[in-house]
Amino acid sequence: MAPIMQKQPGKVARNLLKWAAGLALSAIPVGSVAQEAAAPAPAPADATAQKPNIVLIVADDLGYGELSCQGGKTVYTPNIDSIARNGVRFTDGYVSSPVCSPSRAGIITGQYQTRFGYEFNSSEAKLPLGIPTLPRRMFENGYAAALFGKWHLGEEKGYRPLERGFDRFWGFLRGGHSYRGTSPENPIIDGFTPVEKQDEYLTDAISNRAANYIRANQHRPFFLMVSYNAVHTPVHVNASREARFSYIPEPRERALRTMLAAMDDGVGKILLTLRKTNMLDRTLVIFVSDNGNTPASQIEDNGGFRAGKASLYEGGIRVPMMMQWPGVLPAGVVYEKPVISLDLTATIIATGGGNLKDYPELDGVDLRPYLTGENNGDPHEALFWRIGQQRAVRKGKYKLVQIYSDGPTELYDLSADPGETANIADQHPEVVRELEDAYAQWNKGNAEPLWGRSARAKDPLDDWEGESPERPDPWIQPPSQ
Ligand SMILES: [Ca+2]
Repeated sequence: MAPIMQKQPGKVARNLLKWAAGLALSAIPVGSVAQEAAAPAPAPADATAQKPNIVLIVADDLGYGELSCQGGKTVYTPNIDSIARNGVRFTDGYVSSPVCSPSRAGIITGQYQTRFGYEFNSSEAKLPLGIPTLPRRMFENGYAAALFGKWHLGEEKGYRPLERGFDRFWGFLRGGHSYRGTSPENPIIDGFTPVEKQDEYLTDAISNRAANYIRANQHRPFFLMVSYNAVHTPVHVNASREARFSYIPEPRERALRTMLAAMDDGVGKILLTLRKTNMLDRTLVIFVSDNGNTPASQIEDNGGFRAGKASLYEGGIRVPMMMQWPGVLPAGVVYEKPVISLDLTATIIATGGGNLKDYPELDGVDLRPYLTGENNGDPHEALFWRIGQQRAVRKGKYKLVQIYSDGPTELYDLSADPGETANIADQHPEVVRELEDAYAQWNKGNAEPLWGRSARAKDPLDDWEGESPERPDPWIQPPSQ
């Protein structure tokens, strides 16, 4: 399937050239500069100021079809939508796992997390020491690196954000958190220290800290990761914002809509802060969800995809993904070739001046050449997933998926059947064989799980980190205030 690539407007092309010329200028050898005796060498502060900033916004359990730019009809999300309008929206953007913690391990390392045994959500889960992290790479390339919100990659000493590459952290270490307050069991942490009080609605607190950070760090390049727990359970709302939706009679729908609106408001605040500080055109802004939605966090269906969180059907791993960088990336483009969250990591490192040849462990690619039209090829020959018994391969329009080790191997043509309704494995044994071979080759590079069930669980929903759809509705009635 051909990507719908709009030709980049002339202004974008010119700005891209200007940007490239700026990079080339900064690479002029000292000898060349010395010949122009009247022009003093730029001070180091000026050189670093030219590096673009990166803001990576990660939503939690936000399904493919919830945002209005993704086809959602119930909620209007103008601020998140604006990233797509001013940049690139990926129709076939995947995460490397259908559950939180392994998906985040993929994003923070740029590697298929199964390569180092990070296969399951677990209270034991922690990013193995020695695995390079994205914030560490950014630090090495001259960046400040801040995380606000959810970490979920280890809470023991030695595994916390400030010990894994970030130099600023405010948020929580576990997989979930109440939207109000803090507690000794699962505290909000500032750096290493639990805060005593946390009165602000958590989504707003994360957004406000991100905006403050942007304002305070205009003088240096930064990598800012804004890691919302919205729209993960518990379903807690901010009462004043909920009043905006008082016309919705059904309380659950009203509450979920309010939670998503809170995140959209926060993204708006971040974008407005970048605009007010004149940094929009030197900032790459990325938005992605860590996995598909759950019945508990779902307003719309999952974009019409099958299943949701915890499943390797499309509903679990195909997520909203978009990025903007005015003047560098084209605007209003929809990119349809399959990409994966690991590409975001590689793109961020390359944007920060890292040479990807120096980081052979990365499984992703720098997406920028694909988005500017410089490279019309496929970012990946194939994409792969493994979690417990489940495995999947996406190659071109075909997807092979197996949910149970003793169950059928299924093949779908996603171009004709994005909902994975008609298993065509019997009609295309040669495709099944090709994808099986590709998977077997890839799987050789995976490690045994470091925790969780090394024996494959019978029920894929055993990998569920919270409530399963078979259990009672985890909906929590919003309090009256
Ligand atoms: Ca999640």
